[in-house]
This record gives sequence, C-alpha cells and structure tokens, in this order.
Amino acid sequence: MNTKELYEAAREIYSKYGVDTDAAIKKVAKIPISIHCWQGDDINGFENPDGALTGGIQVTGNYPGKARSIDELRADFDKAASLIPGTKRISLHAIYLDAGGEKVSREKIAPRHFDSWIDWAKERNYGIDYNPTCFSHPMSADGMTISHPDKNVRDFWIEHCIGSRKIAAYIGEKLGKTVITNFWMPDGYKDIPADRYGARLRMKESYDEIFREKIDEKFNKDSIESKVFGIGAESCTMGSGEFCLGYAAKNDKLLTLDTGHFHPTEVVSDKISSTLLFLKEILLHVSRPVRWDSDHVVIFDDELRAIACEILRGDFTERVHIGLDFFDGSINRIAAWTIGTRSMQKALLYAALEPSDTLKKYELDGNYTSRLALMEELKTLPFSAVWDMYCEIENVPVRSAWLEEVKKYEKEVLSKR
Ligand code: RNT
Ligand code: ZN
Repeated sequence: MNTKELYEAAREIYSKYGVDTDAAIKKVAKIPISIHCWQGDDINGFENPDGALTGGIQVTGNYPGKARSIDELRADFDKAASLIPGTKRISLHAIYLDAGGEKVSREKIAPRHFDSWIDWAKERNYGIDYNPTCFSHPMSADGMTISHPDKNVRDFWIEHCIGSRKIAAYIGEKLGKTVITNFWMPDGYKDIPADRYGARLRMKESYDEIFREKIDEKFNKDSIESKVFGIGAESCTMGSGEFCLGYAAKNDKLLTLDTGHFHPTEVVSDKISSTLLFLKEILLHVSRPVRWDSDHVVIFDDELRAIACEILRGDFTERVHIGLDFFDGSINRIAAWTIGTRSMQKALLYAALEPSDTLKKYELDGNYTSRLALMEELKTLPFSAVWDMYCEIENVPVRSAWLEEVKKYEKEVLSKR
C-alpha cells in the first residue's frame, strides 16, 4: 500500500477515537520549531575559528565535514531543513556574526553583523532567535560573567548583553517576526562558595542593568535559562532554577527550561503547567541528557512525547516556544539536526493525535482505569501512517529516504572539506 492508502486506513481508525488526522497535520505544520545553528559546527561560530568551547559545556566527537564558514553552515542548514517538515526558525548565537572577515570584539558585535542572516532568513520565511554568547572568551575564563566579583568583567558582559538585545530588536523589526533572546550564563563555582547570596545578588543586579531599557515586545522578548550545574561549576550555579524562575516571574521575563538542566529524575514536562501559571510565556531548550547535561540528539522518547502532549493539551502553542539545544560531533551533523528536529515534529504530531478531551474527562470522573488503558492503546495506533502523510504533504522525504539524501550530500559536499 502506498502512503495515501495507509493514511486513509489510519484516518478511519483515529476517527473512531474522535480524532481528526487532517486537522492534526494542519495544526502541527504551523507550530514553529527554533532550530539551533550550533549543531552544525560544534558551537564554534565565526568569531574565532580556532577558539575552544568553554562555559562548562562540551561537544564530543570529531566526525568529519563540519561547517567552517557561514556559507558552509547555511548550506548544511538548508540541507537539513529540506528534510524536515513544518515551520522553522533558526536560533543564532552572537558568535555566528557575519563580520565580513573583520575582527570584532565580543562586546562590540552590532546589528549590522546580522544583516546577511536577516536576508537569508527572509528568503526562507524563517524566524530568528538570538543568544548572547557568554562563554568561549578570555573574559569568561574564571567561569563567571555577569556575577564576577570584578566590576570590569561584569561590565564587559553587561555591554555584550545590552548589545544583544539591540541586535535582536533590530532583527525582529527587519524580519517582521519577534525574536526571543535567550540569556544563558555559565556562572558558577567549582567548589563550595562562602557567599552564594552575594554572587547571586551580583547576577541579579547585572540582569537589572541588562534589561533596564524597555524594548518593544513585538520585536524582542527576553528569556533567561536556568541550569543545575556545568562542568567546573558543580558546587554552585548562580542562575539556578529558583533564581531564574524568581527573576522571570518578578520581572515579566520568559523562562527557558532546558531539558538537560535539572536533576536527572526531574522532567520539564512536569514544569510547563506550573510555570505557565505564573509566567506569560516560556522557551524550551529541548535536548537529551544522558546521565548528565550531555546534549545528545533528541529522539522520539517518552519525555519528548510528554512535553509535546503538555503543550497541546493546554493549547499552549502561543505561550510555549519550542527551541532545540543539542550538539553531537560524533555523527553526521546534518543527520543529527534532521533526526532531532524530525523527532520533535513527530512528538508534536503524536500529541495532536491524542483525544485529550476524552482523557481529561476520564480523569475528572476518577476513571483512572480507562485513562491508563486509552493512553496505552494510543501508543500502537497507526501513527506512522499519519507521520508519513505529513512528510509527503510537506514535501520532505518519507521514512528513512532522508538518510540517502544526507549520505549523498556527505559524499558530494562534506567529504571534500
Ligand atoms: C548550556 C545551555 C545553553 C547552550 C547554548 C549553546 O548548558 O544549555 O543553552 O547550550 O547556548
Ligand atoms: Zn540550553
């Protein structure tokens, strides 16, 4: 049977559960996923081609063919995007600036350095998200940026972050699409600090300064990302869960929940509903922690489905912004992008095919037997037929056909680098 015939059969089965598969496909195709540019070159960027990655994060693996220039990164991203269904945004870091060969000091990065990205995104109808880069720099060598005891260091990073908001607002205005700027600071102490309060107070005051200027939310929204620990910051991380949630709630900012930034048995799927009661919007960094914040490629696993279900059950697609944040240098990087983003798309489609009203009713009636029974049955409905149809409608390869395309690109392009 071909994709269409299989789909027709699946549509029939889902309709018995009160689920409209056509509507589910249409809905999911509109939900933007912000794809991180940094999977393409192991978070290297173009500021310093030989720069080391610092900040307590790590990319492992040395798979050949990584992008070495803006043109290569864009070509690779285009290749991956051609294999992924749905609405796309690209998430950029400051170090991905286009300075045309000129050396620009981090705190002097300016809106014009993103003009070519704006043109590029416009042609593809992508939104852009932005990240100040507060790591991989001599001024962050002590493992601290905006919480550093030295005011000169703090001021340097404050300037970079203020500049970043201006860049984001500029991009948002030029693009006609709101940019979300994500602030993640690696700040932490390896060993037991004597003054956690003081360090966090410095961070708070720096954020106050960064956000002092009001920016039209039509162009830019700010989000702050918490973390439990990073390599070399095991004993205390200034931007902890409580710090960032508190700051965001009090100052009307977005909160970034990265799936790898909590204790191993904590799950972000359980945090969405609580945070949305106190925040207008949140940003997700969907990643896959394996034993630690390892940022493995996202796969179609239980937690990913749970996250997607949480977003769709509450109809929160306007309030929960989906961003990806994984980086694997041990496999083909275009395949990594494709697998991770297609998995996110799959999870959203899976969630859109859930008869959530029925499940909620069972729950309110105290009918937990039926709730569990239905949840389990849903797992083996012909989801794959709907997924294949979604890919076909979106004009991207169905099933594993995308891998052939990646292999061809590897042979023709990557292997020549
Ligand atoms: C680090 C954070 C952060 C980075 C990116 C590159 O632990 O998750 O979001 O991964 O900014
Ligand atoms: Zn993150």
